[in-house]
Amino acid sequence: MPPSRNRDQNAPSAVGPAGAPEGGAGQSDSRAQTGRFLTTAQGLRLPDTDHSLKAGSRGPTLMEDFHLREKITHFDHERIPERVVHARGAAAHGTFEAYGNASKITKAGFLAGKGKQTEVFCRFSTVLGSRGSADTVRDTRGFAVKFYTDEGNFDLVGNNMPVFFIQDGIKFPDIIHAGKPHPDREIPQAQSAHDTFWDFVSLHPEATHHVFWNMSDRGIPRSFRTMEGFGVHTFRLVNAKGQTSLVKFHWKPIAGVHSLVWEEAQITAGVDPDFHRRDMADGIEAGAPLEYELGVQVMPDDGTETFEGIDLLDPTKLVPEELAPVQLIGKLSLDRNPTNYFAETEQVAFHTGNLVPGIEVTNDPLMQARLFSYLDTQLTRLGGPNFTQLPINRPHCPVNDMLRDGMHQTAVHTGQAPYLRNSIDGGEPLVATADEGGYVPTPRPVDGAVERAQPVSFDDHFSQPAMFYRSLTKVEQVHIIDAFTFELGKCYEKAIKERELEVLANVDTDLCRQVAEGLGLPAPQGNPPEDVVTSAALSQIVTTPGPVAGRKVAVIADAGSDLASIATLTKAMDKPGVEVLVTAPVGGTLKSGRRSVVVNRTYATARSIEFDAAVIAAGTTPTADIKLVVMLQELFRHCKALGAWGDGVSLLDAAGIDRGAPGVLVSSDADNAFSAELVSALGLHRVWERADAVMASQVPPSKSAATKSAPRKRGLVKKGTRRARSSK
Ligand code: HDE
Repeated sequence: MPPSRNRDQNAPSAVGPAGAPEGGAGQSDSRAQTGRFLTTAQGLRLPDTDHSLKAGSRGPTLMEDFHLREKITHFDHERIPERVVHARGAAAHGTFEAYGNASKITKAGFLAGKGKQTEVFCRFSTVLGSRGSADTVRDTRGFAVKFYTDEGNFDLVGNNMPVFFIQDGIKFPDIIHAGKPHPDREIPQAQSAHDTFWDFVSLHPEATHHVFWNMSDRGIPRSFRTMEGFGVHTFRLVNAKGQTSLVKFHWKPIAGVHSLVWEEAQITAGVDPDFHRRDMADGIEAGAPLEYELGVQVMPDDGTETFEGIDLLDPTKLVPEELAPVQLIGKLSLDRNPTNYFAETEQVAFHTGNLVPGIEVTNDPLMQARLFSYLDTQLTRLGGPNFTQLPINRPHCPVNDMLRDGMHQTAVHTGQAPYLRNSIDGGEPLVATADEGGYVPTPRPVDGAVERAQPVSFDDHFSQPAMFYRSLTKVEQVHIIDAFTFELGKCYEKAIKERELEVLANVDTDLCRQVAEGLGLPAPQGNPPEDVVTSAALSQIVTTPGPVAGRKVAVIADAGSDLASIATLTKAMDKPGVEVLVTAPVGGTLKSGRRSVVVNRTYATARSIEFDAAVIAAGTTPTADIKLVVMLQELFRHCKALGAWGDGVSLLDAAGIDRGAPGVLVSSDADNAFSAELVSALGLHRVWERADAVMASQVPPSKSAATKSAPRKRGLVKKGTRRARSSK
């Protein structure tokens, strides 16, 4: 116990920031505002907040108006510096439950105890954009989890990609300066498709692997709930016996890994820049938590810090799951939205140095630089050294830290002797041995000349991008080629494009040729790796339907539609958790006899990007309303399922959608078979069989184009059958 106060001492009364007694009866949260009347920050009730105090109604404002001055002054200081990277983010509270099997490799209580539950706060982010930028830009996503464990906070500050652009943290300011908008005009916002980014990465071949992930579908995730997460670096885990192993952390989404298509991502950035955060908040509110399993790849700590020829200290390399399978050790469920964006999501402070006994760092030079950066950045961002006292950052275990004073100190420390060793405060606080829960790092021998150098094992920059590229399905490969062609096509400097083509030539000749063709430049000769072993786990396309909870289907209807069938379909969709959104020419309620259906969206308010599929109800009046036509054509082009029952098919015809194309479900009734087919199509995420046809120049593709190049079949993916993840 910390020393009690001397008898002559009295601390301020224990009240929250809004005057409520801490822990007072009937007070749900002493941090919330209290009382029903508007007050000043001092608690003075105010009679008027619309008129400043003036000398006469037409006269000048008086200095003595303390309310005006307090209100404006506080407003002037409402903003804090946004994060220098990962400024745009959204977060949720949740719980992590350990399976208990990790006790073999770590003594960390929150991982080792079977069924042990730990509160968490998880913030997702983009890297490059400012706080107000769009969610669906092509970028890496942050996946940062703060575990409030009994042994102190542990932060797993990861990304949705397993590798990073650079091998040494000293280059981080360079890659970020190159990716951020150009310093003269401050454009483009939240994008990598510009000269400085490609200038940097083409001059740093080590960036190639991460660039491939960014250009792949992983760069434009469908939602936070369909992203994988990675700790990126190798960690050293220690069990209760003191045995160590080298580990890479993975988050596996229960909902499967899915992405947007590029045109959809671009439209979404304009139509709904808040797409991802809205999806997460709405889902949680609707009772559909975001769920992930935590997994570890475990490699022996045999002194080499390498595994199967892969340098585990090199953050541009991943360990294929086929070589070290991901063992699942717990489940994360994000099920509570923050109450206040600023207090929680903006003020949360992650730090890679927030570790607990059983989890240690390694010599990865990227990780080492991060260990400095995160604490440092909070001093500017959160205005001083006491940010750990902010409600969202407070540990959920006893803290007796001896860190005194400083800006915004809200604790009232007791005792006379803020130093150790002391004899005045009874020698407390005590330091803890390892047995008492003290963080005692495993001794690591260090031996080497002081030099600015890196090991030669960091030099192979092309084998793994080649492995990644060749492990993907044709559809995914085409997306990468398109992304390179788009991004480099946006560069002005020919020399930069040519230099990046030289990099690509060292990864894959065919890819390089196709990108060069798109840029109208000659394809250089390279030396791509041969005999690359592929890893099926790197592809995200599934061939058997996965979970569909949280998916959205538009039902196109109007006053004349078959309302009974809409009700039946809605019920059938509700079971697997699919939301039906009735979309009609105007808002209100559709009525027929005693039946009525509420309209959720209108042709004017809906846009295709919100829906995973659309079906047209029988009886709906055929229309060539351009808004509906555009919506149906976009859904078709983005390879989403479309359908109609009864004479609803005539609206498909009106939009030029080929009834016989893959993923166009046509039925006489909205019966069980129809809804089952729809659920199955949603579970496959996209109708990739349509991909070739919709990339053709005719939009929408003619019947012959769509059916000829894309026969109606499932099982597009040849390299091993992959099943979408399903709930435990
Ligand atoms: Fe970060 N990074 N980073 N980073 N990072 C920050 O910390 C930094 C790196 C990541 O939701 C900053 O509080 C350096 C890798 C996430 O609040 C800053 C280096 C990975 C977030 C910082 C890296 C990440 C950050 C900015 C190279 C994936 C958002 C504000 C040595 C494994 C956390 C802040 C949130 C945020 C520095 C590299 C992930 C400046 C110097 C690799 C998810 O401290």
